[in-house]
Amino acid sequence: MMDLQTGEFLGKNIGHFIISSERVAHVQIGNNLEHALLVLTKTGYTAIPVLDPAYKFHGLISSPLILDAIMGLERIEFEKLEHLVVEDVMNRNVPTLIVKDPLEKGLKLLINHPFVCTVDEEGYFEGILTRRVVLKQLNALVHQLNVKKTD
Ligand code: 2BA
Repeated sequence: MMDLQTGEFLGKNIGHFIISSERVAHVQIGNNLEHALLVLTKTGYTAIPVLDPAYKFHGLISSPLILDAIMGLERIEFEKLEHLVVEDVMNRNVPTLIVKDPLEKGLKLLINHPFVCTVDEEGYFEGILTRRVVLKQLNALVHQLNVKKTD
């Protein structure tokens, strides 16, 4: 059984907890905003990773960023969706993790980010660490602690 106090849980590699790349919805830097909005809407996610054709990680695209990019002074300029590409509006300023990082580092980042992308040493996308997965594991640990206390 893992222990919170010994640091066994927080010291575990991020790699144990990530959702692997093949199960993560993403768009490519050259896709137009219409395609990105379609993927975001169909998957139901607010934000997803942006990759290049070689699977290198470049940033995140989200519905608010897309809406902001097509917001005109008097109306929403939907025709821009077809002409602007993801690369023009994505957020490049996001933290990343590598699979060997300890969970403790991921936990700190998840305070301000709903998920964090994981890359290898060369920047190739490996997967994502989400709040849901980490909270689920923490919840199981807290439950075990409570059971031990009442034994
Ligand atoms: P959001 O899309 O804002 O989703 C917030 C939370 O809502 C998710 O938390 C999850 O609990 C739930 N949720 C939203 N859409 C869902 C769906 N289609 N199926 C199941 N649950 C859904 P987390 O699971 O902790 O995810 C945090 C963020 O990570 C998500 O924020 C999303 O931006 C991203 N994400 C999670 N899984 C992803 C995946 N497979 N592909 C791409 N992005 C993913």
